[in-house]
Amino acid sequence: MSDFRGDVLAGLAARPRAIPARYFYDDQGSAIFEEITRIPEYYPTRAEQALLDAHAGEMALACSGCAIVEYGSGASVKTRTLLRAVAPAAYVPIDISGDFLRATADALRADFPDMPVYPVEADFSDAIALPPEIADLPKLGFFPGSTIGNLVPADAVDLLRRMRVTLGEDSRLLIGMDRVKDVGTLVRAYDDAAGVTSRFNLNLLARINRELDGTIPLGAFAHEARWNDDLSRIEMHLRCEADVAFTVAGKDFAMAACETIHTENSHKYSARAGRLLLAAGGWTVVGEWAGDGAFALSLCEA
Ligand code: AVI
Repeated sequence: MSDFRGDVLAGLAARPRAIPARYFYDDQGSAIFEEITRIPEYYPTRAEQALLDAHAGEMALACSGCAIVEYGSGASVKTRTLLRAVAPAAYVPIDISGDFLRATADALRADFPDMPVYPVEADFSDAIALPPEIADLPKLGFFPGSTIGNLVPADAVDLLRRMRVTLGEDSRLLIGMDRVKDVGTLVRAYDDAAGVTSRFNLNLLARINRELDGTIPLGAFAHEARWNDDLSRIEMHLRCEADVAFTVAGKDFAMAACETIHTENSHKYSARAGRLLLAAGGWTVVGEWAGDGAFALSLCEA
């Protein structure tokens, strides 16, 4: 289970300082993320939706009569395209935010009245118990959005292996991965001109102040997105622009100008590196759709 207080205090005390990216997604952070998916520089959402629009029929061929299990379903926007193409025997959205999940489940039940929807409120980094109603159905895991990229490779492999165990031996997985591309495009996607991603990053400090009785001076911090070529990832940091002292949950912290808090990794995979990651996680790629090469959807067999 997540421990916001413990993870924030440990992360601020660590060197380098780092706070897990999953804490971006309180109600306000989730709403800002929805805005990010619509900004002109953030291409992954549009690229993945275009792949689904063009190829969902082919993706569906291998999945007839299955239950779709979506990891981190959020607003399930892309899912609708897949649901229309596959017409699954059941849909199981998994999400950490219960209210959001129930609202999405109700909306989908209204739009797909013949499709049973069994929401599961859970953090997909924990072990997941699937609903007994889908026990005898073949499963298609759906993990869109390149969320796998937010995990360091060792954790990504652990998650892929857990998915294989949860979904079962005859299952399939449809997974979205952002591809390596020119650094300018990558950095702009995480440092947009309108400053939406900056607000998303800084909301983490605002959340700490709100929920952990913090006194962090938000004005002293600036959003930074940088490409780490050795590790093939965009990193988001919050850079301190002046020497500051603050408290969080009664504990004192001091940061010097130019120090940063590392808040997110977003790994980008070449086609080969993506297949290798999936293989390490126990999945064999049997279909791949990549359009102009900016983003890929891979269909894998357990
Ligand atoms: C959710 N995740 C895949 C996004 C990404 O691209 O890594 C989160 C994000 N962070 C900043 N912009 C988008």
